[in-house]
Amino acid sequence: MADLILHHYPTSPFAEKIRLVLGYKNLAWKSVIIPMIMPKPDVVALTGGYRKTPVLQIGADIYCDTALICDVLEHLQPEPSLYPEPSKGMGRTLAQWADTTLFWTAMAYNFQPPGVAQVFANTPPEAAKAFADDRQAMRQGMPRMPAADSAAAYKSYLRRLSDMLDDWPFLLGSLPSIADFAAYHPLWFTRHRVAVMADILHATPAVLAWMDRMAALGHGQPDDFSASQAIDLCAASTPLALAADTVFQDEHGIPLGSTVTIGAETFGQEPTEGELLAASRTRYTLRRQDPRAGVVHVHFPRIGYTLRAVGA
Ligand SMILES: N[C@@H](CCC(=O)N[C@@H](CS)C(=O)NCC(=O)O)C(=O)O
Repeated sequence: MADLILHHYPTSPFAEKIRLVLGYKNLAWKSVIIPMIMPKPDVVALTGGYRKTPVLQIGADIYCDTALICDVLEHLQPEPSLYPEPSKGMGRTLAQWADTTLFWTAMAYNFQPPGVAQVFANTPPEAAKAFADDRQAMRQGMPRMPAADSAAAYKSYLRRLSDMLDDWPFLLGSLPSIADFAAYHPLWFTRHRVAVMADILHATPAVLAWMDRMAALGHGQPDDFSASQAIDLCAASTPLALAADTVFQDEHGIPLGSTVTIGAETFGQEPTEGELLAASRTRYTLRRQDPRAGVVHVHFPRIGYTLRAVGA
């Protein structure tokens, strides 16, 4: 298997989702630690604009968004599966809820004053301000949930998760599925990054026991790698050929070969510009040339991302 290179930082919840998937699939991977805030010149050399965390690199192919990264890892290492039957559709749907509604509710709860004080306890005030300004800019007007509302909603969501664990060790059955990895990471942040806020988890001991089972999956075998090594490896690699049977699913009236941008629908919409190489049922592929990284194929999921023709 080609080297899997994860660009991430230790405190990122979405990165923890992927680190645990790598553990569940018992994979070896290279770990590149990236900055938590902009500027991220080494990340952008690879992605062309996308700045969110994490990003998976395989040679000169860059995969953005954890939903897509999970699909790629499943393809490379099908067992154990993230999408066990018969609850595959339910798993993906529950994961989408967890990565959005549950995540934002947990973050509104986590980042109340005691949580913020804990996260930035050993950080100079300028760094805390730079983080707050960076995330504020990423929101671009996205509404912020009031703390009291988030506490009540978070408690309800934890009870729902607990109900799902009445008869099974994992949310949808006897084995973990994509739903478990997606629901785990916002709670992991509460438990480990803002422990001062973690009392909320104690009303649902079944959730805590499930979190212990998830943590026991581990992180696979990470190996340190530097950003410049990753960029050099990209420059020395050729992007993978697209599958010959990739069907062009055109819903925008934008022909393949057009110069386009792709950006997230919400939060961190920095677009990537390139040539539209493929638009399959589930993902987009852009080709771009970078002075440092060479020719790169950047892949995005269709769900949650907006495709636009440049100059249209
Ligand atoms: N839908 C994205 C969400 C990723 C995301 O929001 N990650 C957070 C970190 S957990 C982020 O990018 N924060 C800003 C940053 O790291 O620059 C995914 O599934 O990968």
